[in-house]
Amino acid sequence: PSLQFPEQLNCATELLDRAVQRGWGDRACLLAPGIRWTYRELQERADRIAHVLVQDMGLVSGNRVLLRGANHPMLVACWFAVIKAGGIAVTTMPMLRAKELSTMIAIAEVSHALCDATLVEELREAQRTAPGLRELCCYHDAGPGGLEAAMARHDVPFVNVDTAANDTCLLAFTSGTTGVPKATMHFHRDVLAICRCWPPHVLRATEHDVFMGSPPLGFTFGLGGLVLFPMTIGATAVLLEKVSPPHLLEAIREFGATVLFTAPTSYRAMAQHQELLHQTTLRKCVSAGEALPPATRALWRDITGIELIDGIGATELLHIFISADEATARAGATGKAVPGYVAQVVDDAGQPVPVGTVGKLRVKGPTGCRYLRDTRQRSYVKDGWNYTGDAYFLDVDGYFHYSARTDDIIISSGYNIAGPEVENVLLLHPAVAECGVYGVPDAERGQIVKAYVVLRPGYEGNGAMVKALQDFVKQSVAPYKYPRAVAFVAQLPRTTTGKLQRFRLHELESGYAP
Ligand code: 3UK
Repeated sequence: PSLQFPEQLNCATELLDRAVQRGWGDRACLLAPGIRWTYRELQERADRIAHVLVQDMGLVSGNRVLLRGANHPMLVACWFAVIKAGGIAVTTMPMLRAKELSTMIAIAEVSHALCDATLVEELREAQRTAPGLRELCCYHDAGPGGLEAAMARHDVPFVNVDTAANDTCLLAFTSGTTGVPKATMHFHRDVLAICRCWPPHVLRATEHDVFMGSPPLGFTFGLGGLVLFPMTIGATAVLLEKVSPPHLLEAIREFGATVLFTAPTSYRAMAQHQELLHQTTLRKCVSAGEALPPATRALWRDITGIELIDGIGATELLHIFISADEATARAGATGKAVPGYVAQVVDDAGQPVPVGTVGKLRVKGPTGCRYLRDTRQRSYVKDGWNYTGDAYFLDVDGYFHYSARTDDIIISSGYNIAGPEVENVLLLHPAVAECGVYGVPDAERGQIVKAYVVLRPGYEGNGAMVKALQDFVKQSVAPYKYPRAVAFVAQLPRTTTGKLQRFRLHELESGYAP
């Protein structure tokens, strides 16, 4: 891909204004229940909001603007407005509470915020302990102080700030499991670079496609898949506030979605509704956020005839850097480095390991990790390589196979065991709907493998089931990997981005409130 960019560059100009200039103005850009905005309508709204930011809220370039709301066309208009005005968009997840928001406001030095009125309570509370946030305006607010009223007073086009390609335009927080959240900085050119790597080489969608999915726009998986990538090609995206599997399925049919972005757990849940799935117009389905078990790939293929496009991405790298399209997909493998990126599996000394040996994944490409004032930068980036924290191995054909998060490798009686490998086996058992495998402390073995299992309806979690699952694992992989402990649970702790929170699995039975 061509990854050369001029020195001066504003990604909002390239993605939004350029789309209208190219003659896509009247095409459907963003849909939502009851809403249909063309590219021109999105541009007009973004321009009005940019005027509000600059003229009414005193924004100057470099100011950080927190964006808070469920996926909705207005949130996208706000995102573009901030970037047009030379500001830095600080995207957040809607479910965050005041305490988390105030930490983020402090870390990112947020001065302005645009917020969905229905979610403003927590932000106002955060503001009390984070006074750096001076200017707050709400959309979906019919009152005189709301964003809509302010927008109505500005009706001339906005002249975008002439930013440098290497100016930061986005601060995205990692979905950090523990500890202080990390903000990752991304430049205007990074936003355009990801649009030139994975989408044209792996996804290969067309202007006729209708994109849809569950990831929030505060998660870069969602920002790319539901906004940046469809807009690069003049396609349409549907933004949904409710994205639980039944809602998603319903919306896929209602809007005629053709390209879907969601996590493995959501594919498994949707697969329980075979009849509904048979009536969809889906043609491309992307899985990311956590490893795709071979059982899930097969299940989805059997029901829909569609081979899932798996891809590993990271907030630090902005989007997907290892993936495989439908034709080259291989069960159990994530794929190969996306054009533009280089990936390796190395040992602790940074030497590539032999085929089949598990090592650390490291990646290089047009995007990369820049933590905002955080000492953890040193451990993520070394010698220009990004160490994602994932353990991988390569097969003879150069495919990358996910093993586990490096921190999550279970060490039991001296054996290294990757929890996801055991999960992959358990998911092949007809009784298992969801499962998480984790190492729990054990006096004799150091750690033992423990499986937390959600059973499908009609199965009972008793001693016989424990034995059956243990035998099932022993038959498929080296017996030392079998779960010595099995707990049956109603559901697993997951982030709203679909990631299993392994560190919280043990809380399920220690009596902690989940
Ligand atoms: C894990 C995967 C195996 C992996 C993301 C697509 O997930 C995204 O970003 P996060 O910062 O997490 C990054 C970590 O998640 N992971 C993600 N996808 C896969 N593991 N197979 C996969 N397909 O541990 C990685 O280091 O939340 C995903 C696009 C943008 C993203 N930000």
